[in-house]
Formats: sequence, structure tokens, C-alpha cells
Amino acid sequence: DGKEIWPRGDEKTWKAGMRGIPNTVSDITNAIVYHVQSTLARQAYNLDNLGAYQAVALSVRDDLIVKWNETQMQYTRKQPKRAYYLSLEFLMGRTLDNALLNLGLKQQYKAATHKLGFNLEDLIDAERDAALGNGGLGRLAACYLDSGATMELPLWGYGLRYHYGLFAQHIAPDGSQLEAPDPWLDTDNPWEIPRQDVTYDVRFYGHAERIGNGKAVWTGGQEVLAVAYDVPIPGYSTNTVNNLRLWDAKPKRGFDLNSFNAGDYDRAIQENSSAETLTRVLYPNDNHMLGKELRLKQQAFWCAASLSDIIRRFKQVEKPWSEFPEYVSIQLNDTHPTIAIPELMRMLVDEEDVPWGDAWAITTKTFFYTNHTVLPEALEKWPVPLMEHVLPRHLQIIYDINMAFLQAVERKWPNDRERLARMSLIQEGEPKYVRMAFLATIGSAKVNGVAELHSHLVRETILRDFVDFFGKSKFANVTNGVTPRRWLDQCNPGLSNLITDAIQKPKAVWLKDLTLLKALEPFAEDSVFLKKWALIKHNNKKHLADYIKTHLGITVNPQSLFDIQIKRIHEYKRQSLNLLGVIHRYLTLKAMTSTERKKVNPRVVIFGGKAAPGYFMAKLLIRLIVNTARTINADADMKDILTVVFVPDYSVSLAEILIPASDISQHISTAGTEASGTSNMKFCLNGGLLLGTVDGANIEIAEEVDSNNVFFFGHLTDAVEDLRHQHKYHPIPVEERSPALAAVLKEIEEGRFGDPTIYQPFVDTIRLSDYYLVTDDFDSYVEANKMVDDAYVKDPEEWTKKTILTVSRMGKFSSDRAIMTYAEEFWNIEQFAIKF
Ligand code: NBX
Repeated sequence: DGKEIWPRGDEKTWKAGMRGIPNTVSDITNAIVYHVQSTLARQAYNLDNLGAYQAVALSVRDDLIVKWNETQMQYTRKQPKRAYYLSLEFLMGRTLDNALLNLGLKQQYKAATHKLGFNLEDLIDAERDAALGNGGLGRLAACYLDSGATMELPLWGYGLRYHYGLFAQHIAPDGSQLEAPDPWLDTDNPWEIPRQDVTYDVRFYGHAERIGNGKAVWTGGQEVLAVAYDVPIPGYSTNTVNNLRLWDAKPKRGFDLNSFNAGDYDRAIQENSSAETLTRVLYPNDNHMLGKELRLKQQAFWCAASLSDIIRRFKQVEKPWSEFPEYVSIQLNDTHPTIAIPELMRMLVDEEDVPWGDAWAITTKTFFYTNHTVLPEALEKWPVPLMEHVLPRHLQIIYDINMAFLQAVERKWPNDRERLARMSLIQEGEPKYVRMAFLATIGSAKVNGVAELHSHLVRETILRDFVDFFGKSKFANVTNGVTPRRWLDQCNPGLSNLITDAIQKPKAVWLKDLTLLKALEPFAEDSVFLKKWALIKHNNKKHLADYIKTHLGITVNPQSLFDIQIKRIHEYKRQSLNLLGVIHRYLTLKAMTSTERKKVNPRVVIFGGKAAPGYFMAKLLIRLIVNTARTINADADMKDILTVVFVPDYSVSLAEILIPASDISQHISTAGTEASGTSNMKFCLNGGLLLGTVDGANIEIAEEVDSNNVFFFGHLTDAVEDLRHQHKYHPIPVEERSPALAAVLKEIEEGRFGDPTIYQPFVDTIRLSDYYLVTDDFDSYVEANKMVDDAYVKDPEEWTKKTILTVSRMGKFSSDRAIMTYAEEFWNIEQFAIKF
């Protein structure tokens, strides 16, 4: 009858002791002082910014926990269907500022810290990034958590608690990248709640013996303990605080007592560290498959712990297994968690006695798979011998799934051996491989790409046979989005406030319905507004100029056009094209008289991004960028006309400074290679324009903002295959294909930017194979850059109008829209408001 009995003791005493949400400035100062004194055991006289940050963070954490508890309790009581986002990466960045904005407490904390003698912005700056991801895929997961909580969806994330995040990037004296570890947990992390009581055993290696009916018994090997750490995820202006559960690995029995007793202390400790190695470090590769045993163990460990947790929660509702998909949907962020498919089968069949066919029906209703790339070198495939060694039972299950699947293919297309070989989960050869994208596809209810063009390519290329088999309706598109809380309100408060004034809607309204930005359109004709808008951009550029001056000692003039390309360094993303374009600009400027040069529109070209430590060509390119920048910046003729900056150690918090300061940003991948891109959306949302190829989400951005407001260039996806064929079989020298580019390559080869032998491998890839078609797109790239210059110089007011129209039309690219599409079209979960 809904009446509840207080579990123990005196209810009034309990309730009186419970913490409400403090929101007056004096509540907050009291809480901060308490944490300084009692939690940190420090005092005002020895408190630095880091200490003050920690105390402030602890007091915010108190609020988050109250709301987290309430949210989880209400989910447990009502048992709505839940969705789980499995991602090996969550690139969260900093938390304090975001939490304050989402909780609506920023003004109060500003006043409170001021009263205590601190400046809130300095404390926000003292936090280190949580860099538990490589790039777009990991940051997308973080944006989706923010949107899930803001849209009041019962959505949890599951990931790994890496002790070392993505490496820190240093630049050596010779200009090359050096990697340093990122021990981000060394300074206590107030944003996690250790749950020593939430643990699961996970097995590796050992022996799997079939016992009939598709079942098996798996014994022996190594057992590792998964321990939960919970990270609260507050929604913006809601009561919802969702959960990101990260698993840490611990040895199962502390010490191995047998060897301990035998006096072999060394071995006992080694056993220990091998379990802990599992969650030691994030693999620093993006868009590249690396067949390392430890990586496979990370995947299996995380999937097994997460599924055990999900199943334990499902058991609370006491429903038959057939109803599992009515309570649970699981999104696979790329193929990294694909092993969850055979793992769920194993748990249902071997441990819960569910018949194989029923288990497969449950599994294929539960999972959903997002693909993030069609690049062949990035598609995951695991050597069969490795999988057999580490996960013997999972390999059996994969073989059984494959057998049933290929029989169904054979029934549909009898005697088509080639098709069977193409579609098999096992790639034949020496060794054999398990094709994870195929397993994810047949084990999921839906498969999606991350932008229209990309989803089209998924259907037409890598999964074509599977579309023929399952039908089109299983294959969908969900164009990516970004959270406007972090990527507008938080990183660009000036612009966010101006928008709020203009459209006369409270932030709490338009930041949750980004299509309301449309109301900005008429202001593109308002000359007073144009001035205010331009001033905000100018101030953001000054802020970036200050950062560059203090950290790199380079002076940049905020009157220049700020041209930014920040993303992982990868051949397909073509930072090479940008750099070669910069050198071309340099040569052109050098050929002018100084009076001619004075008339030129000044440009600051900014690069940032990390290269995977084992990616030779990407690291070589960084070295060339840095040394080209040194040459150009040291040339007195270029002063205030062309400046080139490589910003080291690109990160989420650096992106928050860079993005609001851009006039133009570059998204110039070879057509058909960038699945979506998400920083393109962030730049446009902050009033920067795009210089890009007809690729990924650039296309949809142009559809929304009007192609007049985007600078497109380059060959289209359709042309790429033929061009590559030409390069291979009918090569034409660069001198003929693009004389301008040939002149640039010649400068590098003559040593203008340092010892040319160092850079020869880079020049050779362009001259000899040019897989990513730099030569084919170079001339149109240079043309597009001229258009940018003309547009910026000839009519600054027209430029500002373009940026206002662009911002006003970016509504589609909120991650709120994306997450609601997943919720409604895939997961079938509902919004669930938390009442206080
Ligand atoms: O995912 C990126 C794509 O390249 C972007 O086009 C897209 O916008 C973004 C979000 O959908 N992919 C990506 O970041 N991949 C990885 O970081 C990655 C990491 C590890 C790995 C493979 C890929 N083994």
C-alpha cells in the first residue's frame, strides 16, 4: 500500500541528521572550512589553491552524493527500464566547473570562495583532467552521460578506472613528441566513491569443458577481483544524478598464501601486481587495432564485471529471463565491448541454465552496436589462438554462434561458398582471426553509424552482406552531438550570456533545447548586437593569446585570423595538408615585397594533438610542424603576418580555451574517412566557421547552417577509390599534378626546416603513394584558404553575420537530441524525473 517502515532506529533522528543541499553562501563557506579542517587536516595559513580546490570539490561532492543516493533509490523503487553505455573510454576532462553549473551553484561558490580569500577560477584551474580516453569516441561517451542525466534518463556508464590516463605530451628540444605518464590519481580524486563492497570475480585462461546442450564448465586459470568506483553524473538543472561505474582490478586473495608460506615473498607480490596491471593504463591508440593480450583482458574484465552487476540488479525485480530485454538495453561503444555478447551467453547458458536458443533471443534484443570507423586498420580482429588461451569458453561460444549463423546464411543463399567465407565470424588464415564487428552486428538489435555519410558507408562497404541478410531496418544512423553545457555555457560564458539576453529565454530552458538558438537569426541584422558578438570573440582570442604567451613564449596578435586544427594526429585527418598549405603561404609571402605583405591579412595557424606513441609517421609530422613553426616565427618578414603555433599536450581543458577563440577551424580528412567529427560541432557552436572536406558531420553542419557559411573543398567520397587506383597504377609526378605542392616539398627537401633526411619518409609518402590524396586536394585547399582570407578581410561585418547565423542553426548538434534518439528508437527507455 506504499507505506514504508523506517529500517532501523529513530526515524526523526536519522532525518534530522541527513544533509540537504546547501545553497546559501554561508552553508557553503561552512562546508568548505569543515573540509579544510577535518577532511584535509589543514588550516587557512597553509592552504594553497590546490588545497582550496580539494576542499571546494569535497563540498560539491557532498551535494552530488545526496542527489546520487536519491536518484538511485528512486530507480530501485520504481524499476524503470535502464540503459547502459559500455565504453572503454570516458574522456571526462575536469569536473568542478561543470558540476557547479549543472547544480546551479556557481554564483554561490564564487561568492563563498571569494569570502575565504580565493578566486574560484584559479581553483577550477587547479584540477587535473580525467583523460580516460583518446579522442572523439571517449569524449562522445562523456557528452552522452551529461545528456542522459540532463534528459532525466535512467542511463549508467560502465568503464575502467585506469590508474594512468592518456600520456602527457612534451616537445623535445629537437621538436619531437615525448610521452610522459599521467598518474592522475596521485592527487586524491574527490569525484569518485569507492565501493569496496561491490565486487565480482572474473576468470581468465583455464579450461572449458563442454557438458552437452551447448553448456560447458570453465575452471582453473587466473581469477581477478573487480571493484566498483562510482562517479556521479549530474544533469543540468534537474535532480537526476546518474552513475558512471568504473572497475578497478585487484588480486583476488590479497596474497597468494601458498607461496607466501613457502617463504617466496617475491612471487606472492608478483602475482599481486599482475592482477593490478589490468587497469594500470589506457591504451593510447586511436583508430588503430593492436592485438595485445593485456588489452583483450581489459575488455573481458570490464564486460564480465559490468554484466554481473547488471544481472544482479535485474534479479531484484524477480522476473523471468525472457523479460531481461524489457529491463535492460546495452549500447556497445564501438567493438571494444563486443566480448559482452558471448559473456552474456555464457552467464545465461552455463550459470543460469537458460536454453541456448532462448539465451540467444535475449542477447540479440539487449545489445546495440555503434560503429565509429570504416578504416580497415581500425577494425578489431583477435587472433584465435590468443582468444583460445585467454578466454577459452568465449571462443567456444563464438564458434557455436558462428555455426548457427552460417547455417542460416546457407539456407538463404545455398551453395555460396564465397559469401560464407566473407560473412564468417572467423577469418581463415594462419592464424585465424575473430572479426569483432561481425560478432557485434549479429549479436545486436541495431547497428548504427555516427553521421549520415558514415552510416551509408557502413551499409555499403564493411557490413554490406549483413544488410542483405538482416534487411535495412537493422542498420540506422544517429548523428553525433555535443553537450552545449560544457561546449558553450562553460567554455564561453560571455557568448552564452549574450545569447540569453538576446533570445530572452532562461539558460535553463535554451541549454536543454538547443533548437531555440534559432531565435538568434534576426540579430544578424542588428549592428549593435554584431559589435557585442565580435567583442566576445576578440576577448576569447586575447585569452588564448595570453595562454600562448605564458606557456610557449610566442606573441600572437588577436587582430589576426585564428585558424585552428586540434585533433589526434593521423594521416587520414591530414594535418599534413594543413602544414603543406602553411609552407605554401610562407613561400608566397616571402616572394612579395614588404609593401605587398603589409596588405595581407595576418593569420595565426594553431595545431594541437597527440600522436600514438608507436605511430612513426604521425610523430614525424609533429616534428616537422614544430620545426616549420620555429623557422617561420623566427623570420622577421613574417612578423604579425604569419605565426605558427603547436600547442603541446592537447586535452579537454585546453580545448575549452582554444575552441571559443577560433575564427576558422580545419576538418580536412580525405572524403569518406572521418566518421563524424565532433569538434567541428563545438567550433560552430562557438561562432567559428569551418574549412573542411565533404566528409562526416561537416556535411550535415553545412545542411543546417547553409553551405554559404562553410568553406568546402576537395574531392568527394565517390572519387576516392578511382584516385587511389590511379596513384597505384598510373602514377603522375607531383610536379605535374600540383606545381605549387611540388615547390613546397622541394623546400623541405632542401632543408629549410631542418635536416631533410629526417623528413624524407614524410615527403616520400606524399610523392610515392599518397594514400590519403594530399596531392589531389592541395590546389583546391589553397583556393579555399584564399576564400577564407577574402571573406574575413573584405567584409568583417559579413563574417560576423555568418558566425551568428551558424550558431543560431546548430540546434541539431546537441547531444541531447542524439541521446533521445538512442533512448526512443533503440533502448525504449523513458524519461524518469527524480522528485525531491
Ligand atoms: O569517434 C572517432 C571518429 O574518428 C570520429 O570521426 C567520431 O566523431 C568519434 C565519435 O563518434 N573515433 C575515435 O575516436 N576512435 C578512437 O579513439 C579509438 C580508440 C581506440 C581504438 C579504436 C578507436 N582501439
